[in-house]
Amino acid sequence: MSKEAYRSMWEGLGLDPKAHDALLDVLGKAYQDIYLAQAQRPDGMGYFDFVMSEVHGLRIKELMDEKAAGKKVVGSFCVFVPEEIVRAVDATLVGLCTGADFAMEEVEKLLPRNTCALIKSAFGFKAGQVCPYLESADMIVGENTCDGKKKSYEVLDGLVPNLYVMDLPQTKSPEGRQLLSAEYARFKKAMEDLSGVTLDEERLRKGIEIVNNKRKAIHRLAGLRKHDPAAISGLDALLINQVFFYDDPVRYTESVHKICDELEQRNEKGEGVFPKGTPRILLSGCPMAVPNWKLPWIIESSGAVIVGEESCVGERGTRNLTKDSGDSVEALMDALVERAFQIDCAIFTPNPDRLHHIEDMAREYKADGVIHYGLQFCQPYITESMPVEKALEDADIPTLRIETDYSMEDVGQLKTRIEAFVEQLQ
Ligand code: BJ8
Repeated sequence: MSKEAYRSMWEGLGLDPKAHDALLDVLGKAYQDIYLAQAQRPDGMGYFDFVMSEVHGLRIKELMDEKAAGKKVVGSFCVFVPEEIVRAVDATLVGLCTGADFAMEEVEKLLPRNTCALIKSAFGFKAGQVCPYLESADMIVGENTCDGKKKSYEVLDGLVPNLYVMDLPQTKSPEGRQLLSAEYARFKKAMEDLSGVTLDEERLRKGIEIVNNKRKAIHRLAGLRKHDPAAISGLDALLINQVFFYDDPVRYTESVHKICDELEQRNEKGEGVFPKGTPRILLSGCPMAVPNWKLPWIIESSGAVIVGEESCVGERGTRNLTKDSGDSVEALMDALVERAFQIDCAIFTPNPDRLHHIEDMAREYKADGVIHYGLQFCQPYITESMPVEKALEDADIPTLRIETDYSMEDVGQLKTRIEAFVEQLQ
């Protein structure tokens, strides 16, 4: 990506040129060292490399063109924000950058130091004026999930022009479902007001179809990762899951199917990126947004391969499809609620489904072990990591609990622990 070609667009969005250049340089270098240095990558990754090389360039230009044509851009931090509704009013939903530390000094003037890195990252990208997605969004949707997020939105409200906060249930009770249903109805109205488009059955059905197709493509990719030897690295599969939140959905779906065709052939021929018998890891826990690649990179450079992600940037976020059999807007809205209500985020109490899903995934993907990833100061996932470890060990599935953040300070220590864990699996 030539920076000069997009300079005026970035300035128009109010980005800080120096800080933004510095971010792109760090990102480019990390991508080179972590992604492009991998051996035997499928050719289909070329598309995703291109997307990443243009993640602040061409994709932003596309969004700006959509805006010039009167369409809206909506930013979100959580898989509970229903993309189907956003699509149905011809708007675009983008996931906001939460995967790297930036402008931490500024952030710690706004939020307590012991806030998780994911939340701090969102604030850092805003405080540093380096995220073109955040700056191009006509509306930013926050959600009352964990305490850290919900309190931080009170602060974010003073920093961005159009913050919308969605309330979310904390229990899987009939009352919780009712709350989600009412909040999705309120969100539908907010999207109609923002876009000037009235949502009807046909539009909503189309929105559901587009997003379901993305999920089906991801399901196909996940299925192909069950094979030994692994035809794709966990790092590359994670990247595909991360791009899910940024790219044009139809083009994305086609590109995932294209790489799946190639992986199918690799599986038929028994070709892998790692030798057959390489220890297989299921990663479980907090979501990993771009460019949070630290832990997968350590795992895969320690002699193991990641074969699945029990995460919102992974199977937790895409597990179920929305039923499109309803014959009215109300019935389709109900189907959206039904699907989302099954997401087993650790903010729910109690949350037994997640435990079962982790065990099921470990078996399905033939994982030799599970690495549970908790971000420091993330109460919901770190608290759940303990019963998860116990349940998995009771089921004879070796488990390693990791607590970390986005800094590189603990890389050496993590590598030592992970290498020892992988050795135990061999
Ligand atoms: S549905 S996982 S995307 S809330 S890491 S900010 S939980 S303290 S991200 Fe999430 Fe929606 Fe749930 Fe998924 Fe809080 Fe933990 Fe930080 Fe977290």
